[in-house]
Amino acid sequence: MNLDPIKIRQDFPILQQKIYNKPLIYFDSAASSQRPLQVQEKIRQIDQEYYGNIHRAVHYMADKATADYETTREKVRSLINAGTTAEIIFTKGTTESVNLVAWSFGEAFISAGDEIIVSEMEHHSNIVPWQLMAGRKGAKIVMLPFNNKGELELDKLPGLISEKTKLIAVAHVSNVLGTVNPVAEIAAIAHARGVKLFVDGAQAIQHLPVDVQALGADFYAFSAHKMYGPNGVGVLYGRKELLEQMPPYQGGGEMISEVRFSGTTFNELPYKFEAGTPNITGVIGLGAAIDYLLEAGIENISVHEQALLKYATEKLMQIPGMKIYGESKNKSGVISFNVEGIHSFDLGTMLDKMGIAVRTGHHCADPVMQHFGIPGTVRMSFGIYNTREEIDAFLPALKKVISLF
Ligand code: 7TS
Repeated sequence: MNLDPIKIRQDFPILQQKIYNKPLIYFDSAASSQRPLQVQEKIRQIDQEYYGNIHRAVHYMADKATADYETTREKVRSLINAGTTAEIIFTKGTTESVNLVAWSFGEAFISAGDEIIVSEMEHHSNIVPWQLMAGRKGAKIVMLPFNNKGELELDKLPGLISEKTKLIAVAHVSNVLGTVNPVAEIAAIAHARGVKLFVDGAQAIQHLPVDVQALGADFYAFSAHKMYGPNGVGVLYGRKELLEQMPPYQGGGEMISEVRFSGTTFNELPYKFEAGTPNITGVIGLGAAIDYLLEAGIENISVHEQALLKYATEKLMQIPGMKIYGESKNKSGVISFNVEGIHSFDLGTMLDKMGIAVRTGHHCADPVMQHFGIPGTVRMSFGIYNTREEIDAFLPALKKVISLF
């Protein structure tokens, strides 16, 4: 079954508007995707029919909210093929998931002199929390580089691992280069040396099938707002055996078993890591977003976006002065580029005036910019609702902007 973008687009009224009197072309789903009516309807239902706090009340609405919240945990488990719902922790998003692991794994397993390997293509969210932890613990960050095509230099990885290495942190898909990293291969190298693997799946979960067990990820993180769900909610998957050994990240309600002034015992997984009232509406909205993804079919989404990527790349390469960053064979629907002599910000600003939403700048991945010696790029990123016709409209707009400089 093929994806029908015409039908899909009916679920996204926000895309049917004009911006500056031009039909909106939304090529910024890597920053945040739009939400379909089905997700909006679920949130409306909660707000109008059964909002209540979860896990604590005896009344109907709170019970129903609790059931939906926990059903979503099962939906996430099934989506990523985790072994048990005890391994699914709801967070604010990818960034909080990384911070949780960096802090708590750090407390449990990192001593002075230990090393963490972080790839050169990471989003700041998968660099800075490790640096903070390393600073606290007296550990060291070691960089795994990528080549000029935007592929990790995996042949260098075994040499970077020492007896002090405790963890490797890597993106499943790069938000700038689009590279789909060979996570299973990295996991095999890591595990053969007793090293754990943290995978940032923020740019993967909405584009390709993810099986955390097949990938060999010890931890896997993603955000709902990049997968057609609400903002302010995300997921951390962690292997139970590791999570059990890690201390709670925050203290408060729901994460305790018993509290005495002489000492507190903690709740079982996953509640040990969910202190306080969580984003109830957001989590249930994420459940609706997962239903939406599964209904469309993740394989179908992948095929659709790959076709857009190929088509747009071929057309862009015909433009004089065009430089595309990220030429991996295995790439997701993200194209970062610059046009010779024009600043990315100027290009983005002019495109906006033509109704086209792209992102410009360093994309919170400064080391990638430093690798290429550039201040930024223009990035177009595709989602389930983008079409070949939008690319056909984008190209003359881009050419027009270029001609103005
Ligand atoms: N990791 C990757 C690979 C990302 O692309 C992003 C956000 C994050 C982590 C952080 O996610 P958050 O939901 O916690 O904010 N990336 C982008 C982007 O590319 N443009 O805007 C945000």
